[in-house]
Amino acid sequence: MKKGTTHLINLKVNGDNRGSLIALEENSSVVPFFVKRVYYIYGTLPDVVRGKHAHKTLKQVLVCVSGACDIECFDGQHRQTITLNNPSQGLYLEGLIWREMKNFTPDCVLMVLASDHYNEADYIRDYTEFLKENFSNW
Ligand code: T46
Repeated sequence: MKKGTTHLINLKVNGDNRGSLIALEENSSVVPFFVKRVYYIYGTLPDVVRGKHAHKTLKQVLVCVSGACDIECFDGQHRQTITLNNPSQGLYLEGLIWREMKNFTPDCVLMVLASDHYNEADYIRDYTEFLKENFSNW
C-alpha cells in the first residue's frame, strides 16, 4: 500500500472590496485528482474526536471553510498536528495516513474533496492493522 503523504496548500484568494472567493478545480496543481465526492462535517462537539482511521487509496483535500479544527496525522513514523483555521488553506492527504480530527469550534465546517465515492472497504479502522500495513512499507 502507498506510503502516506500530507501537505498544506495555499489556495488562491480572489478578493476585492466585496469580499473573497476561492475556486477549487479538479485535476489541478491544487486538487491533483478528479473529484468524485464532496462532503462536509459540521456541528461537531468540541470534545469529540472524529476520524481514527486511514485510507488505502483515497486522496483528499480538507478545507475548513468556517471555524477551526485540528487534524492529527500519523504516517507510521511521524506525527503532526495541523490546525485548519483559514478557508484559504487546504490539507492534502494521500496514502496511509492515520487521521484524527479534534478541537472543533462550534462554527467549524470542514469541507472535504475526495478522489472516489464512499467505499467502506477503503477504510482501515483498526489501528493495529494500520501499523502492520505501514511496517511493511518501511
Ligand atoms: C475522512 C475524514 C476526514 C457516508 O455515508 N458517506 C460519506 O461520504 C462519508 C464520508 C461518510 N458516510 C457515513 C459513514 C458513517 O456512517 O457517514 C457516517 C460518518 O462517517 P465517518 O465516521 O467515517 O466520519 P469521520 O468524520 O470520522 O471521517 C470522515 C471520512 O469518513 C473520512 O474519509 O478521511 O472524514
